Amino acid sequence: MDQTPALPPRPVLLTGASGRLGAVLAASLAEAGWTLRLTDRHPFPGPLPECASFEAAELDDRPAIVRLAEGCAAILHLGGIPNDRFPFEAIAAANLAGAYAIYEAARLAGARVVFASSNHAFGCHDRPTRAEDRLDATAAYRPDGLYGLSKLYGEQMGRLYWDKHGVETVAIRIGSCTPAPVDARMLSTWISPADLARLCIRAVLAPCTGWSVVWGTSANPASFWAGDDRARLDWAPQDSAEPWRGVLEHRRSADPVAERLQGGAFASDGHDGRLPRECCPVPPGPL
Ligand code: 15L
Repeated sequence: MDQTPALPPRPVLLTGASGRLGAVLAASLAEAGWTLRLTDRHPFPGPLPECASFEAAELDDRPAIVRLAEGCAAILHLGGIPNDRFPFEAIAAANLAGAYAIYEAARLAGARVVFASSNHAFGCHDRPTRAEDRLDATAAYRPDGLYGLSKLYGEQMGRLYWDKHGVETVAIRIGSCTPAPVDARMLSTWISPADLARLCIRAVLAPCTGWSVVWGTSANPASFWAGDDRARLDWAPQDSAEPWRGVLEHRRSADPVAERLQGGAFASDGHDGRLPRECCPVPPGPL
């Protein structure tokens, strides 16, 4: 029999609560009866869900994040800069210093972190053409930009805090979370908002996670990824992008780099266009 409690024992802090995913997740968790502390640098869009409070804070304001996390069972960390359209300094403040603030807050509160990582920590991998080439949980990081790089930093901050301080992490390598898939790439990367909400719920409620990683996709037969720690969470996706195949399989860009690499447009942005990447020939003569 499943002994897992249906509610977290203490409030849950949700960062990035005013963002596209944060607001949807706040609504789903409130509907499940959770007590939430919401935070974001921007005001919450619309009325606050029941049993939720909101306080504006910058992610790199460590005292504020520590105070917000006090007494929480978990931190659902969705906050941060979500792409490379911002300067390095902004990404460093929100995503690097921000991750440090989150993990210090988690350590002090004895809270688990559910970290919204991203497929863009792996976006420079080629898209697999055979099932056996799909990436598993042990795949090497190959970020496709500074944003993707900041996500692997966050994952490894979690690794550090588990190894040194026993702070648990579930890193969710989110693919593309939109109401419905919109192009051929998303036949592989899409996760429905409902699957993501169920995954976050399991990530908070699972009795024991240690440092776990889960590919955040629905049950897409064309997924780029297979093999992760989802069994520890007792989670399996219920939705799939496959029903959209007929309308989406030809919806591709004319950009060969975006079509070759997993990260799509993120990976081709600023790319020099030379693929496959090859080493220089060894120059003749003595070194
Ligand atoms: C992400 O990590 C982005 O935040 C989101 O805007 C999407 O572009 C998504 O990845 C994706 O790869 O589709």
